[in-house]
Amino acid sequence: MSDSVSKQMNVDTDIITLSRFIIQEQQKHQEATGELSLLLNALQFAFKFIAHNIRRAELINLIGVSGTANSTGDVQKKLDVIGDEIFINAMKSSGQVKILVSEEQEDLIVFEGGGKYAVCTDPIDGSSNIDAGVSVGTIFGIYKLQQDSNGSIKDVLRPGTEMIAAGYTMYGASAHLVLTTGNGVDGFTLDAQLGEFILTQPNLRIPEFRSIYSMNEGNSLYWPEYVKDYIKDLKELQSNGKPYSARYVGSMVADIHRTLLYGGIFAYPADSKSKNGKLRVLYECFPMAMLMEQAGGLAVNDKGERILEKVPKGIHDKSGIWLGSKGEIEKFKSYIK
Ligand code: P6P
Repeated sequence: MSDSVSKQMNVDTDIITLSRFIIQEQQKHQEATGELSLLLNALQFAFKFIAHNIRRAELINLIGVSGTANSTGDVQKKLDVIGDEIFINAMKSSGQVKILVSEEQEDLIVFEGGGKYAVCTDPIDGSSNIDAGVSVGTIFGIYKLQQDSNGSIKDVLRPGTEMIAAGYTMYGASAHLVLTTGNGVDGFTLDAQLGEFILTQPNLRIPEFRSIYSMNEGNSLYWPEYVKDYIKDLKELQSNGKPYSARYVGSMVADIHRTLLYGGIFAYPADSKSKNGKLRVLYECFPMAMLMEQAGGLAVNDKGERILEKVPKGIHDKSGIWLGSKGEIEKFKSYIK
């Protein structure tokens, strides 16, 4: 199609699909075997299938409780169960995954075969909001098995700095995939008719400052004093003559997506009620921390330590977490005694 005709018809005849992006990324690495590309494409299918089921949820009455409870005792929603099964089957059939850690599975799953990767996931994060139509999402982080490993829990009880890829897919009006393989962050939007994720937000960078804070203030009774002091000060008039804005969805993927695009700070601190916090290290904190750092932001624990350098002791370990704009995290750290 000649340039002028395609321009007249406003048709982009050279769109970059996720599949094409994955191949292009692979070609940047001479030593690449294509195994990670196969894994990323299996992930892509899982996101498309989960998105399809969420879109149909209201129609075929998947909304509501499945009647079973997951390993950590949460009452499972029907979509939780389906999302977990879709994810397990996609990883197993890819032939590239040896170890799978899922929020919905008490123990890690070891697949038969010679897969070289360990995947950590929350298949449907934020599912308590599903009935209200609030965006939920799949969060994932990927480790390459350690040298000479045949696949064990030791391949995932590692610092987040050893993750080689991470991201999330947020299921809203359309599905948005945000991905890093260690060379920056890129955003893709699912064109459901085409059945392809399209590169729509290349090289995402988080603004260095933004007067938005995102945390559940219903827990403020339990917060340590320095956290209360920090939030109190955000509510005072700042140098721009305005206090900070509060934005909180209660679905991590939605809150992180906004923070990544607009800037600000998201936090779920450990407190006297939750002790170690609520969010899980391997499949919530680490993947979102990797994305934030790759986009120019920061991610720390309640002591202000870089959270990716921590090593979980168990696959469902939790941690307090603060992440977002570099300037906002540095400001928070100045309140830590
Ligand atoms: P709270 C959802 O249940 C979740 O795991 C995250 O997606 C979200 O950030 C957090 O918990 C919300 O927790 O206590 O504010 O409802």
